[in-house]
Amino acid sequence: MKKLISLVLVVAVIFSLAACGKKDAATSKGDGKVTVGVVQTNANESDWRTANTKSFNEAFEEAGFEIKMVFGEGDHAKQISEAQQLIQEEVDYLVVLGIQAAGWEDVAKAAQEAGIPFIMADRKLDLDEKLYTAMVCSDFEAEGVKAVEWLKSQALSENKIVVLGGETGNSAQIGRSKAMEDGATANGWEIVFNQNMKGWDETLAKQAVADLIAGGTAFNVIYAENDNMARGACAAMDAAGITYGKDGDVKVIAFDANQWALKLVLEGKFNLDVECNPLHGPRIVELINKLEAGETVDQNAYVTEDMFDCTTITQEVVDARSY
Ligand code: GYE
Repeated sequence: MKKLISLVLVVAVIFSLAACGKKDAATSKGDGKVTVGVVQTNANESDWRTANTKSFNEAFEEAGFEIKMVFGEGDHAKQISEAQQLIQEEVDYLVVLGIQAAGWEDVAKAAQEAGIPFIMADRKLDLDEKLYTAMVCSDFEAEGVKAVEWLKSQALSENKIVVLGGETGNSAQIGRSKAMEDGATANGWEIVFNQNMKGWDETLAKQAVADLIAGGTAFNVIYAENDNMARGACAAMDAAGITYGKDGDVKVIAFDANQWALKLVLEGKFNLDVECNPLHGPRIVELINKLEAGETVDQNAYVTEDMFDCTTITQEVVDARSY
């Protein structure tokens, strides 16, 4: 009888260790589902953001992850408090897309102390490499440099540039603005307007360009830090009878390369659209699956991105776009 009891005990210990091992490997809660906290910027920020949020939701559902997505809605402090709340809820992974690049150290340290891998997506944050597990972001300054090199290749007789910056203080706005500011200095170009819009939408951009036109500011280049703002600028130029695009007086440069924007490139309304790919969902799923399997991952991964010129784009390229 004693032998039977000890055998049962041994078997019980083996199963509990196995379960513990599975639980440790899969999730801290042992429900078998990986739970991912996603600290998103703003729900209705831009078409890019809509595609980005959709990508997370679809990819996580397909992967069987539970997603807990929160939105900062333009408020950095709100993002911070929501991130801290997700840590309290003991998510298995924390994915952050910062409205601001700075100010994330305390959250990253809290996640580290809680044993929760901190992952940056979309926008790199100002964090020491010791404070985050991985980053899947775009190199926004490199995107801007592509646009600057393209503009240089146009060899215009003059370059009077309107810079429509995105929401202030995130790596997307900082990188793209820096590229143009440095490019203008290096090439002797004149930036006649350089303001960050309060968001990334076309209404503010349209108003800013309309005000410039009404005030008599001469310009021949629009450098809009996303597609929506570029479309807003075009609406203002339409209203004033100013020609733009392939055969117009004003060159239009945009970022993101949403499919609707690439249709405008094909129509010759946007001269250039620099891709910024929002489909981070599958990339983060792949990263988390590797971490779950105990594999090593690249700490800093930049998304490979293209750019589209109205003189070379084709209908096939536009049709093939997935966002
Ligand atoms: O360019 C803009 C979005 O962070 C790269 O945010 C992203 C930017 C993108 O709202 O459309």
